[in-house]
Amino acid sequence: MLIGIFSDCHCGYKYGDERWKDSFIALNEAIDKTSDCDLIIIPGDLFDIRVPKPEVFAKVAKILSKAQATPSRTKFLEIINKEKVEMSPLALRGTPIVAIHGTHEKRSKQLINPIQALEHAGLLIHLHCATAVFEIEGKKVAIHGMSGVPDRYAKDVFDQWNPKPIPDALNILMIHQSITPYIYSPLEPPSMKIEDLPKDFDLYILGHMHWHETRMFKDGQLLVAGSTIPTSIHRIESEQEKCIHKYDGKNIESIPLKDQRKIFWREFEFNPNIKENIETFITTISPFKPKPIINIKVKGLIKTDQLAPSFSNIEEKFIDKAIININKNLEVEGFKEQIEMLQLLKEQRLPPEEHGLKILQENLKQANCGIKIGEIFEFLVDGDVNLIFDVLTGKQTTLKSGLDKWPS
Ligand SMILES: [Mn+2]
Repeated sequence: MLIGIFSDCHCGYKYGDERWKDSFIALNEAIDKTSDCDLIIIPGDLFDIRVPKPEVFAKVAKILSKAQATPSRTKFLEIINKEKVEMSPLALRGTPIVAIHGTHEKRSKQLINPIQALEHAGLLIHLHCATAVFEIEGKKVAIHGMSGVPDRYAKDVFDQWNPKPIPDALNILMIHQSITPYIYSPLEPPSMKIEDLPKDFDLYILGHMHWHETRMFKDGQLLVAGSTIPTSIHRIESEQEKCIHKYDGKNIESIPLKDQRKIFWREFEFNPNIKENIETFITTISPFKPKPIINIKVKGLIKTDQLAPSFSNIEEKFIDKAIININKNLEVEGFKEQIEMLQLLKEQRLPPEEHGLKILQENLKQANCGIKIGEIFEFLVDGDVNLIFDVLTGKQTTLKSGLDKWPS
């Protein structure tokens, strides 16, 4: 038997940008590379946002439907802890896909998230604290999945679910959380620890982290599945090839995706010749097709009376050669933390509910803007992170809405 696993495809990432096709190219390659598998598992963040555009949804649906055209010998046996009527029998055509939703797809309980929408369309089986059992070559295979929940509740939700391996089956457990020591973002202190996971599962799969890793764990194996496209400027994204994984019930084989952009990463200390240094570095990189991504981090301290340098002309100058991201990690006394926090919020577009009032409170304390936290919270819940970001960074001085009192 062969089980295909890939995660964090973030379909729709950078939609409208030069890189808009990358997420779909990667998903398409992942589906093609798993066409010899009996079952496909997706541990979360198939989409980049909770409410993807119909254009994005349609592309994903079309690519996933290829798995249904692939003949398979997999038999569906039962679903545990989920009403069978919630499942579409259409999802059992061809190679079944079993998925959980991730942090980027989470919506409140009464709303349908995009993974559930795909389930309604008969394209996959969605799990949340539930188990789908199949038979492949006469062997039972049980997939136990818990979808992404706010990290502070993860342990309670998991403990309440209390998944148990099914006797005589190959048992696979998947979650999409930060779980110590696997922490994706400092914004999400985990409530779960890896050693708290119950024993006697054959394979433990973690979605959410964008790097990949395989190791022995509790008499079974642990797979940190990693993403299929790079979404951050962190160094780790340039050091590993993006992969899909195949599990034969004993071993995991990680297979690199070939249609991906090359990534380069370099850190510079801020200095008077910083622009020349960066340009020289970019010049040493030979041309690639498709255009590579060059991520540059500039570190250092800027005094309050100094002007922060602008690197936009470098990005412009090499526009035919590469997609250049320059991250100015420059400290301008006292202003750094709240910007970083908002930058993270902005980049990740996580549901703001998850970060909650506590983080807001901290941000607003540092920004010293005096506005009521509840008001800011409402804007963030509406998804208007950009507006709040602009206001707190001084780009915009008033809130567009009816809030008339804004401290200058
Ligand atoms: Mn992700």
